[in-house]
Amino acid sequence: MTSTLDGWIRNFVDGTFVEPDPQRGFDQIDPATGRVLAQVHEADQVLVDRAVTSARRALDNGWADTPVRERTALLRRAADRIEERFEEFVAAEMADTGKPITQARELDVARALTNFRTFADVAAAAGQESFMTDLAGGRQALNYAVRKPLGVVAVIVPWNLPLLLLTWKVAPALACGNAVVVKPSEETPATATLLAEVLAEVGLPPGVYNVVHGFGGNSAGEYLTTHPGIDGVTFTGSSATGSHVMKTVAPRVRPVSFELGGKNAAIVFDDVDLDEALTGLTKSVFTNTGQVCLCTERVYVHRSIFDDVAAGLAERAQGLRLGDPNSESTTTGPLISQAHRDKVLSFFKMAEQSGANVLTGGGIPDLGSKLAFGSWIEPTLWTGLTNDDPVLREEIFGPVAALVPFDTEEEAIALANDTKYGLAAAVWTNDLRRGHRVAQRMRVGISWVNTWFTRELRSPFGGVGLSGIGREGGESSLHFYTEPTNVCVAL
Ligand code: NAD
Ligand code: 6OD
Repeated sequence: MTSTLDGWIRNFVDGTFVEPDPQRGFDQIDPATGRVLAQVHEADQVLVDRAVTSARRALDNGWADTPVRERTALLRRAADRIEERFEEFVAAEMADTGKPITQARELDVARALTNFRTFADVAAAAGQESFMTDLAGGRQALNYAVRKPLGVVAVIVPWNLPLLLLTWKVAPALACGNAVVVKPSEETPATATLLAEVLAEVGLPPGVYNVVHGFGGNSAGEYLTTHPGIDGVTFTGSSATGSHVMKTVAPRVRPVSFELGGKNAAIVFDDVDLDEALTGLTKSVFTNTGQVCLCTERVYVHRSIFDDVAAGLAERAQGLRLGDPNSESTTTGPLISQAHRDKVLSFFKMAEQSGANVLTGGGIPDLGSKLAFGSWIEPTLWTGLTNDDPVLREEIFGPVAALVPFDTEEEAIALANDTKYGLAAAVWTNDLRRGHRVAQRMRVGISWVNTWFTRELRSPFGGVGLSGIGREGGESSLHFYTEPTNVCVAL
C-alpha cells in the first residue's frame, strides 16, 4: 500500500488510498526551490462524507469499545514503525516545508514518536473520578464517571509543524477510542498521508484514521466542520480561521479545541546571563524561520542592557545559516510559500513606515540560482518601535522581532500583556523570585522562565484571548477527547 503512486498524494478513506481524480489536483510545492513536487487530490464533498461515514462505522464496529490496553499497544507500534521509517518521514516533512534536515529529524519527526508514546502512557494510566454523596437517613450514593470517546473527531492542522501538530492531536484522540478525519494544510499534505500507511501497517482498523486533502472555505476544511456527522473539532491555525470555524460548528453545538495564533513576548531583565539569554532568544525568535506559534515577536529588554542585547541578537541572527535544507549545517529554511513571504514583507514595509531602525535583515537573501524561486527571507530585527505600532500588534509568523526597552518590572509586565493574543511568554532573569512572579502574571497559557519551547506533554497547553479555547496535553487531552457519563448509585 502506498500513498504517492504516480506523483499523486492521495486521500485515505476507510483504510484505502482513493484513486485520484485528475480534474481535482493541486500542486505540492517545495518552498525551498519553488518546484512542483507532486499533485494532491483535493477531496470533494462526497469523499469527505465517505470519510466521516467510515469513521462512524469504525466506531460502531468496535473501535470505541476496544480495551485501552489494545489501543495503547497500537499507538506504541505506530511509534516503532515511524522510527523504522524515520528517514521517509524526514524526507516527506522536508518536501512539505523546506525545513532543514536537522530540524525535521530532531524536532518534527522525533516529536511524532514521542506524541504516540506519551499519549499511550497517559491513556494507560488514566483513572476515573468518583465521589460519595450523603443521602437522607444516613445512606450514601456512589458517583463515578465513565469516560466514553467523543466520537468522530475532525482534526484540522496548519503547515508550520505539520507532523508534530497532527500527531499531538491524533495520538490522544485514538488513545481515547475516537475515529478521526484529518485535514492537513493544503501546503503540507505529505506526512499525514504517510502516517496513513504506517497506521494501516500496524493494524489500525479501517475508518479509524482518514485523511482528506484540500483547502478551507468551500473545500475539505469547511465540508468537514459543517458535516453533521462530526462530534467535535480540534483545530490548530490562525485566530481568524478559528473564529470562522467556531461559527460553522456552532449550529450543531459541538465541542471545539482551538490552538490559535500568538504575538508572544520575551522579557529580559538586567540580571541575566547575557550569553544564555541570547541563545534562548535566538531560538525563540528564529526557530522554524519564526513559523512557530510560540515564537517571540516582541522582546522587552531592560534599558541598562538594551544595546548589548540588541547587538548580541543581531550578531546571532547574522550567524544563522540559510541554504540547502539537506545540508547538516543549515539552520534556517524558507517561509512556507511565496504568498506567506508577501505577507511577511508587507510587515517589513509597515515597520519602515513606522520609522523602525532595521538592526539586521529586512529583505530577501540571494542564495544562488538553485534556491532563487524559493520563499526565502532574511532574519530581521527592529528597534525604535513601540507597542502602538501595527507590527507589534498583529502576528507576523516570520523570522522577525522588535526590541523595546523598559525601566521597571511593572512596565515590562504591562507591555507584555498589552495584546489581544495570549499564547506564550518567556522571562529571562537570574532572580528566582522575580522569575516566578512575572511568569505567573503573564496573561498567557504557557509561561517559560529561562527557557523556551521546553515541552512537557503531560502539562496543559493552549492559549487565552485570541490564542485559543481549551487546553490539550496530558489529562486535558483526555478530557477533550472523551465525554464523561456520571453514574450515581444509591448504596
Ligand atoms: P490557517 O488558519 O490558514 O489554516 C489552518 C488549517 O485550517 C489549514 O488546514 C486550512 O486549510 C484550514 N482552514 C482554513 N480555512 C478553513 C475553513 N474555513 N474551514 C475549515 N478549515 C479551514 O493557518 P495556517 O496559515 O495554516 O497556520 C498558521 C497559523 O497557525 C498561525 O496563526 C499560527 O500561530 C497558528 N498556529 C497555532 C498553534 C498553536 O498551538 N496555538 C500551532 C501552530 C500554528
Ligand atoms: O509542542 C506542542 O505540542 C505544540 N502544540 C506546539 C505548537 C507549536 C506551534 O506552532
